[in-house]
Amino acid sequence: MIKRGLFILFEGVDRVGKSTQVQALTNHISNVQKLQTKSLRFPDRTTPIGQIINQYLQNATNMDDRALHLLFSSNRWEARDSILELLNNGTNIVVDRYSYSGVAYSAAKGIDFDWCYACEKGLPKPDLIFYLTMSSEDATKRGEYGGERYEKLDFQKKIKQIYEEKLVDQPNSKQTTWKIINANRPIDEISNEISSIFDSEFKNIQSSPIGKLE
Ligand code: 2DT
Ligand code: MG
Repeated sequence: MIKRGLFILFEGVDRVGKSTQVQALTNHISNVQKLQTKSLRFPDRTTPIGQIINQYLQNATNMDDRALHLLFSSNRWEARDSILELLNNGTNIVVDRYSYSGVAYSAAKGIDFDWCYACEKGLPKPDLIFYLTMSSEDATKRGEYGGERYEKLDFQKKIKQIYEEKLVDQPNSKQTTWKIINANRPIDEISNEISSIFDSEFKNIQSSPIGKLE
């Protein structure tokens, strides 16, 4: 019988190195563990919904904050079947941002937290979440923000606060395992820590069913 794939998620504010670590863990799972692996990212800007989101992020259009929130959520719902198919066929997925980004960025704008979370309920649940964190000042120093809509120090601080006070390891993030990773270190040191966490946990996780966000 094929063992199911794992749903591994990376979360955190902008500029903490999520994309680099997604790539590193994806390489580790396929080259060292020799397991089927695919990386995904949200928003998925390639779909029609993703293109609307992309235009907003690039400041080409404006939109009501709640309408935008629902589009980000829809962009995950439209990926639900393919995520489940990959996992059930034994492919591990390593994902750059998901529902927690959705909640953190929208709640940081002042939208009610529970309202933000409600439309995520029922989506496939990540098995393991790596939350990358460092001070907002250090993240800003890592290079110029690219000029996308949310890349401003004050707003980044608010998002970090929502993650750390309301999402990471909180009861409303429902029994998913969060691993808090100090991201202000050399890339290899971080990726070695993450790979060894994966190696020590993946067999256990494989034998449990795929969950749903609740
Ligand atoms: P990247 O910088 O990772 O490309 O993300 N965002 C993301 C939301 O506001 N809601 C969501 O549901 C998701 C997945 C985070 C682009 C920006 O989009 C934000 C940064
Ligand atoms: Mg960004």
